Amino acid sequence: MNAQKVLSDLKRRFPNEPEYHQAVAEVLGTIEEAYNEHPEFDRYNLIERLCIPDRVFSFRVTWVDDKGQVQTNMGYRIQHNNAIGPYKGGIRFHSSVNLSILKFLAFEQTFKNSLTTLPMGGGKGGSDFSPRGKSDAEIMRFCQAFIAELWRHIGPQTDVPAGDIGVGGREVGYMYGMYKKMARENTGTFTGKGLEFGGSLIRPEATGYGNVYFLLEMLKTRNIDIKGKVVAVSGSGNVAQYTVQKLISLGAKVITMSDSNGYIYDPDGIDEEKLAYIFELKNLYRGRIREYAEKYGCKYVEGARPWNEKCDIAMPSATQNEIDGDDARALLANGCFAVSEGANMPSTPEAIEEFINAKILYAPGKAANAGGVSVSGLEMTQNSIKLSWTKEEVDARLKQIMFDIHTQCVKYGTQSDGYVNYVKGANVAGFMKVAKAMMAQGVL
Ligand code: NDP
Ligand code: 2IT
Repeated sequence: MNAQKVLSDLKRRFPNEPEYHQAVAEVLGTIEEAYNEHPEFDRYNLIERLCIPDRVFSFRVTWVDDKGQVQTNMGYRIQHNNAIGPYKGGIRFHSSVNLSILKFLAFEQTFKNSLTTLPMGGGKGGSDFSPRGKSDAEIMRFCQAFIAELWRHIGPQTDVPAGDIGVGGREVGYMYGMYKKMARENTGTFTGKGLEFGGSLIRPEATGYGNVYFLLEMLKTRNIDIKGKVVAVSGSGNVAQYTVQKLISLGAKVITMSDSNGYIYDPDGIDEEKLAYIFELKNLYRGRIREYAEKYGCKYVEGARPWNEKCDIAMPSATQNEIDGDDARALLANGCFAVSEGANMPSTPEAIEEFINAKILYAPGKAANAGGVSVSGLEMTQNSIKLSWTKEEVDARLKQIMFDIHTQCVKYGTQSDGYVNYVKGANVAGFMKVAKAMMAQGVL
């Protein structure tokens, strides 16, 4: 394989998809060597079959708003690769959603799911519908209209969606309800469901907790204690909230959180009581993070990201490309020694280069945020055996999975000087499993 040529061919065939090109470029740049050790891969053109999704569904979603106006949005589902299990991955509702973003997410998901040690392929879906400012009834009607189109293409053994940006327990509940009505089956074709109807304990917590468990494994390699460390977190949604909760319980000091309007800086640290306010603000009233600063009298910076604040550890948990080269240089200049990604692809290629050149602990999202989809996999297992595990059992399994992912990254990413390149480790480990499964199943 010649990574540059594969990439330029993809860019020619699929123009105007920069996020998709970015995600593919990052993986190709790190797996080229491992790939070329297996000449049989090239004979079967494995790389194109792995980079181009198996199929893409796109459809119009039509719904009626509270004023009686008929609205249209676009809906998508990318079934990227099912070599190791059913397509699996979240659904994103956000005004920025387009094919490029969902293709990058489905591509990433394939490697992430491979790393989890569970049998799941990769997929992603979503819509350019923005839940912001919509009533509960509008959200429900939109979810039902979305599933009226999508339900034929998903199922417990074929494709199992879950949440992502703009899709949490409420939206999964509405989508799953409509799915059941259309498909007339009750076997759990969604994860992140409510606890009363097949959801798993610890699924809401899983991405944030898992990211902190991964961070602890990284810190252990340098004998660093998390206690007392200053952490900058971005986002204030599902992933950010549970990241902060776990960090507080371990004695770390979280000084920032953000939303798409700006960030708050709390020099005293966000404690349990303040975090309870954020849960209420974001999950119940669906307000803005600025209100935290008003309530607790701390700094709020409109239209900016938190990476200029001095911290030991950064945990980006909002969205893609939220740390650019300048942000990375600011973090490093302020002494940041670990970055563990809760979001998918939050660091630009330039930022990643800065982190790796500086040899800090840097965990890419596909390793560090894999806890969410891992507990989704455990939810599928519980649905299959028609049992529910305790939170202790699920949490213990989550910890073990994050430990195993870390071990795989160390195995495939340790350089001759001892530095662990987690990007390379995660990509090569994730890739090899999918590649071997594809080879064994023939040219499809
Ligand atoms: P939520 O919708 O719960 O929260 C998203 C947060 O990020 C909100 O604070 C939101 O602010 C902010 N945000 C969203 N888009 C932007 C943007 N364009 N610029 C700045 N801020 C933005 O989503 P999640 O917490 O579930 O997801 C966060 C990240 O984690 C995403 O990258 C997602 O793909 C990833 N992830 C999620 C998993 C999960 O299980 N949920 C699993 C693994 C990864 P606002 O309220 O203003 O929109
Ligand atoms: O990016 C992700 O891993 C998710 N949004 C979770 C996917 C899932 O199927 O739980």
